[in-house]
Amino acid sequence: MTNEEIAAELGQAARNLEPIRAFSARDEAFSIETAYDIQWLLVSARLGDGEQLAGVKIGLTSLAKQRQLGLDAPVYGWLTDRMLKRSPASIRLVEHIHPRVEPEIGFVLGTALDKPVTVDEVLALTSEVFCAFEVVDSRYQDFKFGMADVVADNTSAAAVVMGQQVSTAGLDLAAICCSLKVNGMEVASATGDAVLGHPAAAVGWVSGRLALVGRPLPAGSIVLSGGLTDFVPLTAGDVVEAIFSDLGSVVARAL
Ligand code: OOG
Ligand code: MG
Repeated sequence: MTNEEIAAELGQAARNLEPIRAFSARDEAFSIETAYDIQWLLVSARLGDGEQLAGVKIGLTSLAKQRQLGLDAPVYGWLTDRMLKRSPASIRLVEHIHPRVEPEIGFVLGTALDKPVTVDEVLALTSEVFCAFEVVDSRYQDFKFGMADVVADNTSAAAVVMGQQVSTAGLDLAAICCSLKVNGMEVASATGDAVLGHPAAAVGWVSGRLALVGRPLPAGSIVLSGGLTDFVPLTAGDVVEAIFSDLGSVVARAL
């Protein structure tokens, strides 16, 4: 299959809400490099439809997420303005295939991210941070995919529910605690260091990747650092809440 054919099949799966078979199961040689080219084709199509780039999301940055999906290295995908919602938000299940939510720490860039940067430099160029739910909705059947598959699928990105933005002054992002509750019951908890030892390390990682492909992020972009805990599937009527020390909380209701 050509890159264009793979992108078209993924785009159609997302539009029709019909999950497809992983491409790695059809072609063993399907590579991560090719997958990032396909991802950009898909994102370009969205931009052609009038969406605006809002930033990037980084995934597979915590052991919880890596174990859950059986994959072992970070990946990134693109966020557009149409994916962003404010907390508290409703997630309409009929608009998704099999959505799951995961709590994350997000960054707002005060200046452009246009070169590889260290953790300290990430913190210096961050204007604010926020807690969030990422809604992931794999376009593959049963959420089963390899590394290249998930990259081609824009790393399952579907939506982001954003909490209040807060200043980073005096915050230790590695020590922030997150409690994930479904219908009032805690189902998981983690601290910020679950993400590569420090959430800013994920931003540092992606800065190197974006520099390699020559796609800088302008000031004001957002960067999601990756799920802190396992994701949870959504069933109609569920109220999911993530409560963070220092960052407030984020709420999503499944309709
Ligand atoms: C893949 C994307 C991983 C994260 O935060 O780890 C991700 C998926 O969960 O389907 O977004
Ligand atoms: Mg995520």
